[in-house]
Amino acid sequence: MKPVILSGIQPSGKINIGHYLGALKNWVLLQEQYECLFMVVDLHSITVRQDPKVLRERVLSFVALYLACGIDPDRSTIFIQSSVLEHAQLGWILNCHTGLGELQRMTQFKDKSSRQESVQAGLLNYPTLMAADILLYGTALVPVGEDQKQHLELTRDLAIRMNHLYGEDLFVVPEPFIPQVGARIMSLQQPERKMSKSDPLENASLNLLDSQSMIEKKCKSAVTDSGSVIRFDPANQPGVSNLLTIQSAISGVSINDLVSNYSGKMYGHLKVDTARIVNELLNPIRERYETLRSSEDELLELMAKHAIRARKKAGATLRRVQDALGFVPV
Ligand code: AQP
Repeated sequence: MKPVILSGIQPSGKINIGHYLGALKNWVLLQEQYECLFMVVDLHSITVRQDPKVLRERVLSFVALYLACGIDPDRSTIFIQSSVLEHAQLGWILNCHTGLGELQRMTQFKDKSSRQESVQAGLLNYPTLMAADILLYGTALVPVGEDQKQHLELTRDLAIRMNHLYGEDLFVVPEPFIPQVGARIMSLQQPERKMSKSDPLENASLNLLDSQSMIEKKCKSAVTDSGSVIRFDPANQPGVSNLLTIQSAISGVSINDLVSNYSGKMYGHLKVDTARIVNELLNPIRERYETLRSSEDELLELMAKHAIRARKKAGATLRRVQDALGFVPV
């Protein structure tokens, strides 16, 4: 049996090149060695108010994009989080085993809640739902970025706590998984911040479904600096360094080689080349996406099939937990 890996992206905005290079590209490779489950985490996305029509469209578009990027439905399970009710049920049980202080200490909660006028309880409880996502599938490995490390630590604490209380083999205690290849892509407009779905600045993100001309326009308007030498120096030249990172992550050419090739060239060259390389990557993805997204019935049928597959596993775990807690099975 292959170890289980689980990951997901929140449909809280458009998927950008950062999500591709930091997550999706790795997911495609992981399918070779692991049993993979990839979710569209819609329950998590509603910790911030979402427009229902936009959310529905986004969820379907995410599924089509996962497939277009190379997630293979014959090898991996792709599902919409809300279609597997066990997530919310186990989330509740875990909430009842988590201290308020543990949740209030989470850096992401402190950070996000400090920026909102009214804070929903869901934002506080986000990490217990994430723990349920992971623990339902006997997940051994979770690909995590820096910002999710603390949440995974809480998941591990909860698994150990529950095993101690209710039986040692109740949950697999998951480990963090640091992908071999990975790149943190920064905003094109504020290159000291990461490229983010929820960034309101229009030209900040290169989205996977942007047209060729939009990619060109956004790269052209990328913030650089007043210098003229192309070198990799994220602290002092974050904009230029980000464009080099994007190119290197896509082409596989090392940053050092890129910098040598740009010797004597201007920032304009770097921007034009970056747009071309991004478009070469995105053209076939966009084409596959259009085909997949145009047959919604087939997409929904696939999602229903995969939800059944996920529910089978999740249901068995939840039943074990319910039995351990003394819930009466009827
Ligand atoms: N800029 C990025 N560079 C590299 N990797 C990135 N990821 C996100 N942004 C970048 C990786 O994508 C996966 C899914 O992310 P998520 O949906 O859980 O949310 P996030 O990390 O909070 O992404 P956003 O875009 O910043 O969302 P919002 O704006 O809604 O908060 C993760 O593996 C993440 O590391």
